[in-house]
Amino acid sequence: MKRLAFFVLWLASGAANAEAIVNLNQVGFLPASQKLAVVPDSARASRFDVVDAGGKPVFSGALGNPVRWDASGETVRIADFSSVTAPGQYRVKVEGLPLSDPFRVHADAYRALGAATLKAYYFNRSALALAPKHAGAWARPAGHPDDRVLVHASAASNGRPAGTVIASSKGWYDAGDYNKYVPSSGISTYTLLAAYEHFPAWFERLEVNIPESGNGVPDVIDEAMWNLEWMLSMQDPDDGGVYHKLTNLKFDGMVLPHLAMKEPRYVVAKSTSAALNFAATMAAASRVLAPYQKQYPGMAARMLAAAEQAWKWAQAHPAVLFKNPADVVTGEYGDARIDDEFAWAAAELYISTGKDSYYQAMQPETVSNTYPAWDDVRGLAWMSLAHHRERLTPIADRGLIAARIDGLAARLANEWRSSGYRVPMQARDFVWGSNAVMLNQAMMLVQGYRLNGKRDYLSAAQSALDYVLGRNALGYAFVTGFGARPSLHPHHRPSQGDSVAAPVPGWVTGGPQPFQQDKAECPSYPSQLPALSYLDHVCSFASNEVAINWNAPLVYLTAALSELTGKAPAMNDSGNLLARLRRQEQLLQFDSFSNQAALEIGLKLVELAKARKQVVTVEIARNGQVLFAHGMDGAPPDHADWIRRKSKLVNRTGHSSFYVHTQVVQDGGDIDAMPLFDVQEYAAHGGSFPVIVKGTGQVGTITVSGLPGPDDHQLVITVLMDYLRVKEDV
Ligand SMILES: [Ca+2]
Ligand SMILES: [Ca+2]
Repeated sequence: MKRLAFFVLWLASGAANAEAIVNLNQVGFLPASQKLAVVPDSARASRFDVVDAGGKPVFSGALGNPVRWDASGETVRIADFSSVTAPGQYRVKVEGLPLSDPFRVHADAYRALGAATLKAYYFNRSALALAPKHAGAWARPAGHPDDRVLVHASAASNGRPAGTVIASSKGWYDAGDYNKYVPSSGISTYTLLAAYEHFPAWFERLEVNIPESGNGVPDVIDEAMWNLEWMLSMQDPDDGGVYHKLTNLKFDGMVLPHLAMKEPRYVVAKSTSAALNFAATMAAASRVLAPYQKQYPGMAARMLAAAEQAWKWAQAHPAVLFKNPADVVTGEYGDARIDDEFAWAAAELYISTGKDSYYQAMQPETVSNTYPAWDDVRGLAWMSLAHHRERLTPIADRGLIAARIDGLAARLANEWRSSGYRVPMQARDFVWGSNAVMLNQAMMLVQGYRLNGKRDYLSAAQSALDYVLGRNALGYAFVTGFGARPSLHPHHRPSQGDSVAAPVPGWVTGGPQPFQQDKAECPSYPSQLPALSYLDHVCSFASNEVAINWNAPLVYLTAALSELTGKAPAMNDSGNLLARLRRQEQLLQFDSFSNQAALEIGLKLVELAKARKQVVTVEIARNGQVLFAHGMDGAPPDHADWIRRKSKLVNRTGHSSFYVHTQVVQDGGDIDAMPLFDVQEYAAHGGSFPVIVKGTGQVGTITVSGLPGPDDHQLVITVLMDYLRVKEDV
């Protein structure tokens, strides 16, 4: 439930004492994933085989060179079997070692994982009885209704003196405990919402059997709403300030929540970091909730107003740092630096309101980029700005946004390339919640990949998922309920307090880190090395707790890899149409895009159509400004509406409209009834292509209408290949 942001020297001496096995992702891979295993060099092998379920070899390869990994004190070699793409169950076989755990290659390899990691939030809902039809063996009575919560002396105001009773219901329990904290709630909820904003198609198909399933709203949004409604109640309506947390005075015992309700609960002190976390999260949520007026009437507007109120409070109280009052010993989530929270809140408010003043308040040139953590959220600002290119006003520095995203991704990918375990993390990154460090790094690698399509970034993100699913020095699949060697005893009160042997599924545990803050209460750790210092024991809050903010990047990553991997050019397959369309977007990019370029391209399109005796309408726009528009003789007026809807789809998805069309068709969807795209506003038909400027990203659209979609698309491709002098056949 907390991350210690300090580094000390760790003991680099001493050999690894984990069992010598082939370490790999125990869940599986998508056919087009990079697929790696880690083999200890102590086995003295130089080759490996991949065998199918019947033991028959399907692939044989040479192991990579031995590389030492400081974090585990091992020397290891990489087995690369990316070319095993046929669906099936396999194992890796290395002379001198036991046969590896089994893994699957499957087109939908991460659906169950994605569903379980999202469902984990439902299992941590406060104020709700978990019914057997939703919760199965983990059904339980409701805990902590929080309909009568006291205002702690530290939070007292004129309107709400100490002891005032308020309602602050719903929300998720933060971690292994039963308290609720705004700083960790903010990043968790935002990350789920960002996953939805970036990969709506994945979540449209991810029903996870919660009470709101089937209500016409993707379950990820319903789940986020459970916490957002609680967060709204943490704002003081009198002044817009936000209470830092809602907790007991001290932690509960290791029992089910309904047995831990004797102690009074308090809202504790307002803080600047809570106000800014709240502002950022509500601003982002207002965007996501906007289409769901029927199910959540008025909610989007209410959230945006609440976000601006909290922002105003933070402006007036810019340095109220939270400290636990003397009588409160629950998690502190204190944060000495809140410039990153200011930047994040400003960025989200800018995106949601379009007000330049928020962009200026962010002072973007002073904000660097790093992977997110609950106390360092600047990366979330960059991630949102990079995604919402079409919402940016001219004031935004698109080059800076791209440079921040790519700079971090490039740094992490470099680390990944040289690492023995092929992970982006270094030994010093092993802090409290190290698994979430890995996953948040992966989330930022995904942002780099989404920006510029560098395949290494996606492979490095895949490696991070592989790591938490077993390709680590301990051989654990750190997600409860998944893999051959899962974490079995998380520090999680509901899992410990019930009578079910298996822990609540879908939670990633904190992971190894060398500081062992719990060693007074725990059996001795097997090692002090950063990547081996872990106990699968309920006592170990320092290495084996679960937390809402650790699960969120895993929900994100399962969606991202599932949605992006198949669409990237496959490692060994250049034939499929989606890969080809993706390749077009990579090749047909501009160094810069001037008004003159738009004119030349527009004229070429018209001339080519004329030469072919075709009648089309052409429109080229950059940042919402039309630079070229022409309807040829005989072009009907409805071409304009097609252009509007096709280009809007490109601006929303960043892909050509024919790419989206192909994707929907391949997924078995109906292009004229896509659940997320109102057909009045979006058209998934070919003919609109993104204008992508290298290093900046998508800045506009080139759209043709008048022919069948694939032909509209091909007309644009033909002209762009000629204009950009691209030789490769795409
Ligand atoms: Ca739903
Ligand atoms: Ca901070």
